[in-house]
Amino acid sequence: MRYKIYPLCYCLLFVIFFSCEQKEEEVRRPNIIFIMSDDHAYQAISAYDDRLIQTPNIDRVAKMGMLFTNASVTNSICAPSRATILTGKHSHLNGKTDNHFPFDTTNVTFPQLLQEAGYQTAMFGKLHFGNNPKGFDQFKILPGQGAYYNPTFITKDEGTYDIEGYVTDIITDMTLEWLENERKVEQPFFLAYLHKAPHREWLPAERHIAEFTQKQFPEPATLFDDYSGRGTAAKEAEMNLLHHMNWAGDSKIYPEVMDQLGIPDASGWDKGAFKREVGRLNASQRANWDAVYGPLNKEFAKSFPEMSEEDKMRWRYQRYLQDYLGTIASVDENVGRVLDYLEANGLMENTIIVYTSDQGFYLGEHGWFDKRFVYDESFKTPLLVAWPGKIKPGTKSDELVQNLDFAQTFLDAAGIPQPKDMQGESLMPLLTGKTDKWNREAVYYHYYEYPSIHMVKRHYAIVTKKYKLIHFYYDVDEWELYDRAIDPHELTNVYDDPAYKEIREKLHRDLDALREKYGDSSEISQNLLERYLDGISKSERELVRSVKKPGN
Ligand code: SGN
Ligand code: CA
Repeated sequence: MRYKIYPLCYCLLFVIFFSCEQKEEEVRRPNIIFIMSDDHAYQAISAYDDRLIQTPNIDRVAKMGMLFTNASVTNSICAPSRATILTGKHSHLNGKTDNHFPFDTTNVTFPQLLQEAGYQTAMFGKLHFGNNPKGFDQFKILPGQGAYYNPTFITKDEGTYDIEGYVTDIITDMTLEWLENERKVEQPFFLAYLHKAPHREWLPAERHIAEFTQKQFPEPATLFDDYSGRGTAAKEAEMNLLHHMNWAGDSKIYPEVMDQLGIPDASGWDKGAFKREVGRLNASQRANWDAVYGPLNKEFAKSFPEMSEEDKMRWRYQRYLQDYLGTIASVDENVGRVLDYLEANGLMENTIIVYTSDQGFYLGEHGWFDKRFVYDESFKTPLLVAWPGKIKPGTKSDELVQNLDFAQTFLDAAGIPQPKDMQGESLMPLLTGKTDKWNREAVYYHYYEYPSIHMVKRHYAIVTKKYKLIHFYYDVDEWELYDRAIDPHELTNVYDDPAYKEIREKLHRDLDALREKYGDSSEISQNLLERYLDGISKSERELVRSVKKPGN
């Protein structure tokens, strides 16, 4: 009898030991806070560049951890970037090539895998998918682009409702409320904290408008770019501050002041955009708004008749940055609230904190606003990652990392197997100083949304630390090559320069290999194009008809 008990005891001991091991594992799995804003240019984060604005709270993430100076996106536009982040796949495979069609929810996303593996998951803020997120225990999201003032939220359990206040503050209140009241201490968590700001039409919070409308900002070297030295894509894009920005919707000139000055509603939706956004303010918000923008409009009306085209460009640049950066002031304050909460509640030690944007943005470089191009300001995106105890504080990496890598990074950090069909790479070696395990030399880019708003032509590209080779297609067939080291503003296309013959040929071979590696091809592009043309709205189809393809 004594002998028979022994095996049972061993078994029990083994079970106890094993479950302790599991508990230990459970304790060690990190929490993940993924902070992403919408259209936040790295030029507007002081950890990258302090000429435009101070962002002391966002900078705290870099101080605690790592600043990536060469982080980029695979497709510089909102919903496609988010789809790439969640699926770890390029647009042509996850199907979300542009902002038009809802995200295909049959895709497997990393939050689903985290949830299945025992993570508690929550999302607050802007998703922009046309459907609700899968794999989240809790969510409160903005419909579509969402609104700055008194926004509507779609919630998991409480239906859809409006909340009075400023969007950046509200998204943060929801996030903090969840951390305080819904977070389960026994589970690790994944929290997506997603700002609408600083997306167009750039409405700052009441507390920031007076301060920011007084500021003047340094102009970028290429504000008056004439687009010579490049192909037709840069010339034909409709993102110029002087020619394509809305006067009312963007520059906050009252529609009646436009009428008084004889400024036409050139886009056809300029005044409508103002009414849609500023029209949401309640009486007291509107009074505070008018107290600042009223005098600004009066002053503008007085000086407008005397202004040259150059004066107008300069004025529009300042007006643009005042509002754009004003919205970032609230993002920074609110990121500070979340970091303070983590500190005060002992959550810093075992939490990965990421700050990023869905892409970069033009702040007057090349005379532009918006994004979409593979040129640096929209291709690159801010990326700051903290993980106290794991990432050495105050470090920098200039490796070519992409939004494609987040899914595998988080799964890796959580000890969950990475699905074979994900196309990124875990950033863990870079974060933990094992840089010899990282050997990526080039990244792939593909933009699709054309013909459409801003008229940036379809293009794909290979980018290395030194060069960028781009192919624009659909209604053109043009190649561009930039030498990033000697031409950081990307003003001179050296594709036909004989001095670059060998480099060009090598880049062509590498681009073909990358397209093969990621499973992209002209045939896939053609199928995606047909789907796009089938699915777009009537007005967009008119736009498509007006774009002449070669031979048409
Ligand atoms: C809106 C904006 C555009 C912007 C797209 C896509 N116009 O249409 O300027 O490029 O969204 O932005 S707006 O005046 O209506 O805001 S994205 O971030 O969603 O991709
Ligand atoms: Ca965006």
